[in-house]
Amino acid sequence: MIEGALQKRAEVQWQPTLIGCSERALQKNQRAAIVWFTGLPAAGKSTIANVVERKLHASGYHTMLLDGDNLRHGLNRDLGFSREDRVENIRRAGEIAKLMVEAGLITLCSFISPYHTERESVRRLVREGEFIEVFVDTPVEECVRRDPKGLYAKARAGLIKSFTGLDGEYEPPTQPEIHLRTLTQTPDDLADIVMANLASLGILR
Ligand code: ADX
Repeated sequence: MIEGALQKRAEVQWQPTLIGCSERALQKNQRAAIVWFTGLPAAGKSTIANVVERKLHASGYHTMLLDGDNLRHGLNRDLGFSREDRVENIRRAGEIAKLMVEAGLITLCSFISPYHTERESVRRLVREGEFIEVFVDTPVEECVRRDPKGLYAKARAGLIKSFTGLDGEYEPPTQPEIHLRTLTQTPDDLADIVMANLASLGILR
């Protein structure tokens, strides 16, 4: 961080707000949380997150969905796929997710988020029990077979460097709150597993 920014941070004090996260969530008759989907490209993160959001929405919950691909069109358009840029990508996504939680929303996040340390940093941004890590566990061979955007093929042809799952690393979660194995179940069934887990974790009514 540049010196000027450090200096400014010392001069900026936290401004308390009269209404907090729990009041905002209470008005919506729900508990706010970050539901963080991590996994390889084409593992099914965004597909499952979308089905979960539709189910939550249909049950009257107030939600938001943050997707890595979409954030990279706007807020994160200046970032690439080096380690440094992926760390910054997740830092910004985590801060946005935290703001969404403060707004009282159940916030679904779909990011490869390949590094354990960065995922744990997001966990620490919110209160105990408010970060639910969902490991979308799909073997790389299956992701290569699915390849809906043709990116594994491009990466194999040498057109994309540091592609997660091939020449880019991915650190699987060691103790995810929810572990989804996608080979044998449909996205709808997997979304139901997420819903059931969110209920037993006390997020859902
Ligand atoms: S992360 O690694 O920084 O968490 P993020 O989830 O935001 O990644 O974005 C991943 C998306 O970027 C993929 O779905 C894919 O469409 C695209 N992408 C482009 N280049 C790469 C790459 N080298 N590795 C992984 N994904 C890539």
